[in-house]
Amino acid sequence: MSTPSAIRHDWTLGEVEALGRLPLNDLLFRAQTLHRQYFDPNEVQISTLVSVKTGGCPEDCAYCPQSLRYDTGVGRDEQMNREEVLERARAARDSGATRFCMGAAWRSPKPRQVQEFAAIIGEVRQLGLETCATLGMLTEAQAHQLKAAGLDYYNHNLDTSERFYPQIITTRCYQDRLDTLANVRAAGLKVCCGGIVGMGEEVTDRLALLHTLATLPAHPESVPINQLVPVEGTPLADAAAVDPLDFVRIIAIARILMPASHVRLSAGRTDMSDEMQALCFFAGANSIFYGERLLTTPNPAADRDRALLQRLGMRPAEATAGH
Ligand code: SAM
Ligand code: DTB
Ligand code: SF4
Repeated sequence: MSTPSAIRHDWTLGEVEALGRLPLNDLLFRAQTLHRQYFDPNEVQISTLVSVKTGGCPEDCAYCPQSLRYDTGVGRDEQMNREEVLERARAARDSGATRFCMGAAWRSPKPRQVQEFAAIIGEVRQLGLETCATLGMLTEAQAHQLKAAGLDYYNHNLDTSERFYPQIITTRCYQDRLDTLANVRAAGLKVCCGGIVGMGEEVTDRLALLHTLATLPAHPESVPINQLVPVEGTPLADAAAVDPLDFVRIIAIARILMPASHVRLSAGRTDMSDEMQALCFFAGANSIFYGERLLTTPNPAADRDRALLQRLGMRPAEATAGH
């Protein structure tokens, strides 16, 4: 095997835009070639999501069914108790997940909420699962507290480009997101950070998002690429569907820019054909959310995903927690 290509943090926006202009076959070939230098192309990392606190969020993210500003039918402030979280974690592990990602609909957690959450992390970790949390904005002290409790990853998405961001969220700014990412890094947590495609942004916004991610001081270890799940009641309920091949291109470019990161084919798989998902894996996606729910919206049923992986000759990656 040849020496893996160097990991770069100095991509220019011009270089990223040039990738965006490549013929699809050239782009896919380049992404797949690089993918094979860093990963087994037939392995997929499996994460399971659970919403530990659902709804009632004060933020105005235009895509989100959990904002209290939109009438989406999602309840307000539903909290999952410790036993239920652990039961979900056990079930996730038993069905092949290696990472358990716990989400809470907060702008940022209060000190007591971080404390309560920290108490659960160690127990999830003891089950042999990697732990991930997405709780909103964090201070560096809070990030350290979660790290000390055994948290492996923190998910905090930039969602889109800095230019388009104010059209999607007005209750915080891009710099707030970048600050949280820096706090999470400073605490020694692994970073999960990506975005959403299909919110009415231009292709250049998608490329600018990937450029921002790829020029962070360290690449996020996980890069979730979500396709918007349009939810009735949110301002983006009627957003135009994304061209599937444009979505595949974003996966391929993420793979090329951040070759050693896991690129997750995240929300939106329910609306994707097996063939489109196969193309996303070929483009370099190597992680999925598994289980019938994301946070509040549906995800493909476990048996559909098992059949898909079997059809593609792909297998779940082994657990690495504790190693
Ligand atoms: N409240 C925390 C925050 O926003 O940082 C954590 C939970 S929030 C639901 C996590 C991420 O889910 C968002 O940043 C967004 O990228 C994604 N998300 C939310 N609603 C979505 C939707 N309808 N379609 C696709 N992705 C969505
Ligand atoms: C991510 O990038 N996508 C996940 C996870 N990180 C937290 C969330 C998707 C949420 C989709 C809408 C919902 O189910 O509420
Ligand atoms: Fe709240 Fe997170 Fe939803 Fe935004 S994405 S409304 S911060 S739960």
